[in-house]
Amino acid sequence: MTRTTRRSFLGQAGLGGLMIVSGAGWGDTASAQSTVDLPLPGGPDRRAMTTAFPQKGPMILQRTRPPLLETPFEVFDRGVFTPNDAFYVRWHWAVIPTEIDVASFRLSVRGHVDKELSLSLKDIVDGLPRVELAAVNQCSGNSRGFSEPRVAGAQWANGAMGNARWMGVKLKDVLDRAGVKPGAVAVRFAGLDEPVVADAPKFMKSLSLDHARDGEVMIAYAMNGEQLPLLNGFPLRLVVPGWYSTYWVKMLDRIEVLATPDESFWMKSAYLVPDTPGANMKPGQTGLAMVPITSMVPRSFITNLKGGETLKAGAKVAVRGIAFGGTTGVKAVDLSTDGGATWQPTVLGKDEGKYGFRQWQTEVTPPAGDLALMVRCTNDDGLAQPMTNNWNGSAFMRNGVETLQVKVA
Ligand SMILES: Nc1nc2c(c(=O)[nH]1)N[C@H]1C(S)=C(S)[C@@H](COP(=O)(O)O)O[C@H]1N2
Ligand SMILES: [Mo]
Repeated sequence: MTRTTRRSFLGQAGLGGLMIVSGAGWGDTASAQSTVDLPLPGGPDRRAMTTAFPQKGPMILQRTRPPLLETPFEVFDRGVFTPNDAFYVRWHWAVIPTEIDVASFRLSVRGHVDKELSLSLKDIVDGLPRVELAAVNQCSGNSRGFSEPRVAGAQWANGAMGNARWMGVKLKDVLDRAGVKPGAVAVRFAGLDEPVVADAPKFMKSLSLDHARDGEVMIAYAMNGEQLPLLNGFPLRLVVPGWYSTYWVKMLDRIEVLATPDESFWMKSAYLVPDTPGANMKPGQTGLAMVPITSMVPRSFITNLKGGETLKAGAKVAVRGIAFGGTTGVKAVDLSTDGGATWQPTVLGKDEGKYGFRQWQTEVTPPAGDLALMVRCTNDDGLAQPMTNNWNGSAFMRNGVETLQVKVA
């Protein structure tokens, strides 16, 4: 059961009240739900659907504790923004507060600063200029379940991503208020979640000082015009436009300015990729330099057709979907029906900002037979999705051209 109480906190911002969610025991009834087809090369072919998590509608259950919930793919066909109640969820550690007291919550700013800060939500919402930005939040391991050979980690299909309009304040404004001392090099972020065992490394991520002060990195208190769902980081989360979501620290309550590079576990030993184009390597290849994962690469998906479905021969059929450019906007989305020999341009939907999803659509009139539809995004930097999928030991940054197989009869 979910108990909610409201306090008018963001009232002034026209956002309604901040909520305290009691999610104690969430997910406990997860096994009693329906299932969804989600065939992955190494199995399984089906997954449980769950409605047992607070502020979430039907989600694909990848794991209960800590919660890993995947967005059902058809959600991406409904609009360019991913609804909060369908937005995917990923946590590393299972000790996650189920209640946040909005009155006593504080965000601390410490370390290599002139003045330490302890900011209330009111200080942040009412005291600093508000900014808004559409951006894709994508897990580094989105689509890992399609990796061949298979690698360890959450076996996501393509639903560990979402696009939202984020609202909050600039991280730069908060850092300026504290006054960064000369000699600072990085800024580290952590939230209210804790490891289950005491000596496990608390989840923390950092950005270079220049990145942290670029004026785009945001401390968000709302997504899609509502407060953040608890599981997506209520009451505050970092938004790092164009970068993988591992940096988008949720339930953010501490910021630490560092005078030396961050050598803690989650920067030094986790979320590393081979330092090669597209983070691509051969299975078993050794001797590659490993570097922290950073920015996203372009991707595109067909959202209105399902693999294996049958289309009518000789009839016009609409094909549409979503794309994103990574660190820059979508220049073009092209479709191929001949294995990539030729490409037809598609029509792009409204530009909601370079970091967000962009809808695209076109039509095909296929002859009878088997049809492979391939879709390829090229971003504003001219970077296109590769024809074959990149591979690495964590299946991070997968972004090859997607192929959807359908029948035409
Ligand atoms: N505090 C905290 N923030 C976190 C994480 C976490 O475990 N703890 N996981 C990160 C990772 S790896 C991902 S993919 C995103 C998921 O964001 P979402 O649950 O809002 O979709 O949160 C990021 N922020
Ligand atoms: Mo992630």
